[in-house]
Amino acid sequence: MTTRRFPNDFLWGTATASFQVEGAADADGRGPSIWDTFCRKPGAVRNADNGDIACDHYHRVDEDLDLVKGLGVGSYRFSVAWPRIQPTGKGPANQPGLDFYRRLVDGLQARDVEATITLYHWDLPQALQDDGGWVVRDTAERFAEYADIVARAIGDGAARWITLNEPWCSAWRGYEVGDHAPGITDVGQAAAAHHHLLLAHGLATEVLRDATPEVPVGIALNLAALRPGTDDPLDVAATLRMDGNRNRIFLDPLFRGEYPVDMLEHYAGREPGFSVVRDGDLAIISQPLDFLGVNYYSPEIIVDATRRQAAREFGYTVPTRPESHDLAAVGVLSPGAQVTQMNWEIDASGLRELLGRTSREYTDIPLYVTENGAAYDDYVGPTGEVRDGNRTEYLRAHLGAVLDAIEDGVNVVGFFEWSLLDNFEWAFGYSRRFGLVWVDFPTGTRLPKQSYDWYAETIKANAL
Ligand code: IFM
Repeated sequence: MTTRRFPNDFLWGTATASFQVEGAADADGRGPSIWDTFCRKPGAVRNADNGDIACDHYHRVDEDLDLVKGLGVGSYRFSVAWPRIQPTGKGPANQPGLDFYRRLVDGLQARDVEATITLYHWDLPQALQDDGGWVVRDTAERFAEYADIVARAIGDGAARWITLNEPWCSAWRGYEVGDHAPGITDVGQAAAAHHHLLLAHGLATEVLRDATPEVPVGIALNLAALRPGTDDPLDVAATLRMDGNRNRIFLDPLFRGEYPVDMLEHYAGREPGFSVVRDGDLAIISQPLDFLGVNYYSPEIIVDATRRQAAREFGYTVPTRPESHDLAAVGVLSPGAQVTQMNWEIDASGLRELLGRTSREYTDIPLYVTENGAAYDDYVGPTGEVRDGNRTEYLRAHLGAVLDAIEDGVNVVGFFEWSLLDNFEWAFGYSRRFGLVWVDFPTGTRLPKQSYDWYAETIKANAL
């Protein structure tokens, strides 16, 4: 096999998010977040799991930073928990919360690892949700204040800022599908939340540039590599609707300063919906970014909702997972698809496709793969090891797709593996393991899996 090298300055990383790993839910003045509330809603999260302890990263941060260092990555991507900084989402900073992140960025600096800091990875302070959450404009303005506090407190330790992680999940899963916090099922609210999240991104970008002018700013989107299940016009049209909601409804405002007309038409009359857009908002949202983060796990194969049976006849598996009913589009699995523990189809070509399309149609700014990885049903074997060759193969294929994209001329400059640790996988609780490091949840003990060693060797070689 020939060796394929990455560019010399390619940035290697690994990632986590506050609610998924920190635990210490009541420590040092942290306020409740919408996910603390959602976890307590009967039936919302598998096994009624919650984030009270999670990986106890809050208390084990030095041990975890040693694991980061052991990988040889250039950067660690983590998120700041807004409710640790402002327990009710507004007002003065909670100093012990800032102290934790100071310790984190100093710990990274001491280990010569850059901090890639996400400001929002879904843990909205519950008090802001009580006032309307992302459906109201005020939340976007509060977010800018919070960004300013964080930037002034730890900005000297930041190598890059990511304003929001996967705002699609916050808006559409949180307010339309309802399988994520705050668990609302209302399309009009989802559309308004969508706009206010993008506005929050824009307002925070201004604030971050002012507080830390030298630190690059970007956003991480879970764009979708979509394919129609068949060439039936209904499936093609359903895929176009999904493309509107998953891709163009973000990329058009961010890079062209406008919402796609088909999506504005689709959501017209859903209140409050896009009627919340005010003059000047799109200029704030579309100010130039320094980089774009793309999170990718799986391609999505789409059929029209009326064609479930037809899809079965074509050999597709039609999962029974929550869908956007409003778009009348259903994600299916290809005949014989290989899947991860999430039941997500494995096909790395979607990553190459997505990076290529983003760069061809929207922007030539640097792209980072800000998340990619796989959940598998790992276990500690009789030799005391976690042999996760499936994860290694998944990563190898997707890193190959990154190299393909680079060879295609796409400006991909880094890759953050998701995730450093097994952690709280949202509505799946602790039942899905994405980590390079096994976490024994009852004791908190960490055990690097074989994929950890493989990733470290790949980084060291800077090659596949
Ligand atoms: O664990 C999540 C992460 O929080 C956001 N992106 C997808 C991951 C896997 O589902």
